Amino acid sequence: YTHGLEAGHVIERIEQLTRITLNDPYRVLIVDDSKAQAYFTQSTLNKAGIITQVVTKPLEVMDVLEKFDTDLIIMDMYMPDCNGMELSKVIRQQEKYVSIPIIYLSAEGDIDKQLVAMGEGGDDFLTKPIKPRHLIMTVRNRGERARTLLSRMIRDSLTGLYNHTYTLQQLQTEVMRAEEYEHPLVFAMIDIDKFKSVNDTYGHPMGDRVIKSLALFLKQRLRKTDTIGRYGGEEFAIILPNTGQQAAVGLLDDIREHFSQMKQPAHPTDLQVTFSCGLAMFDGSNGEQLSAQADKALYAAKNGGRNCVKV
Ligand code: GH3
Ligand code: MG
Ligand code: MG
Ligand code: MG
Repeated sequence: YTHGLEAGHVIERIEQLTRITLNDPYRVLIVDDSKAQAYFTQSTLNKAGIITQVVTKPLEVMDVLEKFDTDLIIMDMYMPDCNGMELSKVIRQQEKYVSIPIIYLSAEGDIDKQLVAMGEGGDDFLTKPIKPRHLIMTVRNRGERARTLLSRMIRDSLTGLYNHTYTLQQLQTEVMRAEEYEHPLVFAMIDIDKFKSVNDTYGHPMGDRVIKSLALFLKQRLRKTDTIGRYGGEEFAIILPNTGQQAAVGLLDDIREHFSQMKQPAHPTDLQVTFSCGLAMFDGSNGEQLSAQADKALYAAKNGGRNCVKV
């Protein structure tokens, strides 16, 4: 059984997978009470391959932000109900939206008013009418920097997986979603077995390579909507939304089995590595209780002889 996971290949693939998110088209939320203005901005950006979502009712922005994965916001200044500055302030109050660039696009030519607007969480002020090239360049520049920074904040540099902090944050989000939509949810923890001896026998760089190869394998086997995090050194956490306990056990046990059979290229002989996994099913508990439960199950898997999945 071969997974095509040669040493260099693993590293290359991880770099590739990390880069894909950086190269995905930018996603821009356009907030403007004037439909004509909004659609003009939209068509300019769409022609440049940028994905857009228009909101003409400012009070709907927070709802749309929840659903539309936004890289950048283009914000009108003057709107009924709620102006651009007030709206920016509200958006910035949410931790998860702190790093989204907000670019004002308005006919307001008074520099004092522009500066006040930027003081309320705006990053830039563009005036209408704007040349399409100028708008596109601004979106690309701001979008790229924001994405790179965000990716460094939430990802683990060795594997490209989400880091501990982000994984826990995502668990809170998924718990809320599961509650709201009454979906099942599973949280799983994985820990490589006897990893110390891998390091001791084959060296630390080989240990790192095993961690990367498991990270890659998990990425290949799980869905895009699942969250995979590097929880600690040789520990991983997985959030499986909309997945029942039986399906999760079946899937994780299959992954465990296949991983345990993979040959990790090493000198003088190839090596085989196993992991243990503990999982917990969401039952109205909070994220902390869920992760404590998964941790307990992992402990049971270790005590039960390792290389197994326990609930
Ligand atoms: P167990 O089956 O009980 O989990 O045994 P173990 O040896 O895996 O247990 P333990 O958690 O005590 O050891 C984990 C080791 O993983 C200790 C540490 O040296 C190593 N380690 C942690 N992070 C890294 C890393 O980033 N790279 C490498 N190569 N090793 C790491
Ligand atoms: Mg307006
Ligand atoms: Mg450990
Ligand atoms: Mg271990």
